Amino acid sequence: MTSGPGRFISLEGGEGVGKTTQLAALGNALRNRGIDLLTTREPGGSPGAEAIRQLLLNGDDSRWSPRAEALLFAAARADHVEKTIRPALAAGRWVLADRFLDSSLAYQGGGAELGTEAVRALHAFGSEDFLPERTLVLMLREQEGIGRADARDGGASDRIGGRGPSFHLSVDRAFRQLAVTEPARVRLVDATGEREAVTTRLLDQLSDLL
Ligand code: T5A
Repeated sequence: MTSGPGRFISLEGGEGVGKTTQLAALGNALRNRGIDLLTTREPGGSPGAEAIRQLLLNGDDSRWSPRAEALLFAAARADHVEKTIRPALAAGRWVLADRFLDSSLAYQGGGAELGTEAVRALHAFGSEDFLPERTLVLMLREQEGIGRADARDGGASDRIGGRGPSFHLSVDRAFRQLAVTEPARVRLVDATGEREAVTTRLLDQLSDLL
């Protein structure tokens, strides 16, 4: 295993773009390079945050107001950072997360129209502005991602994934804007084509860190 500073990488994107698939594939590719890697996910990634995940993803869309929902995501993230991510990095491990702050910026800030400043303020309090070193956003035409998720789930979706096309279009726009605002950290990656080709594109975007 390599020793040295741990690195924190997040994988992002809209519904069904292949984050979970690529978390496993990219994780294997990094481990094959001798990297001691922890994979994790949001909402979740620690026992407390996994409990909050159940509150966030189950029930009617109206269960939480947009502000309450954003607070729950920020609370789950604070616990995930404190209990899982920071200890792994401190031990010199790399951490690869399926979603992190940028999902809140895109879904709650963009889709639910709270704005990115409000979401960043919650993150400043909850997680002391802790950010990934690199964020890779998988991009597909919206219907393609939802089509992949529907084929997998038979049309069933969670509280947030089940929102309408205009919500998901705003999420997509917000992810694109993040890559413009923070080009050094946030990279858009084409998620079309074969799984192996997508993994290669993701690795290319990490080449300066390897
Ligand atoms: N959320 C989350 C917020 O609103 N704010 C936040 O701050 C956070 C952290 C989480 C929900 O919470 C929201 C976003 C979400 O709505 P989730 O259950 O964690 O929900 O699920 P998602 O992250 O949305 O992920 P999905 O399960 O929808 O999809 P993935 O993980 O992107 O895609 P994956 O890998 O499961 O692939 C989907 C299907 O496509 C196939 C796979 O085999 C699978 O069947 N596939 C491909 N098919 C063809 N070609 C390829 N290259 C393929 N790659 C994968």
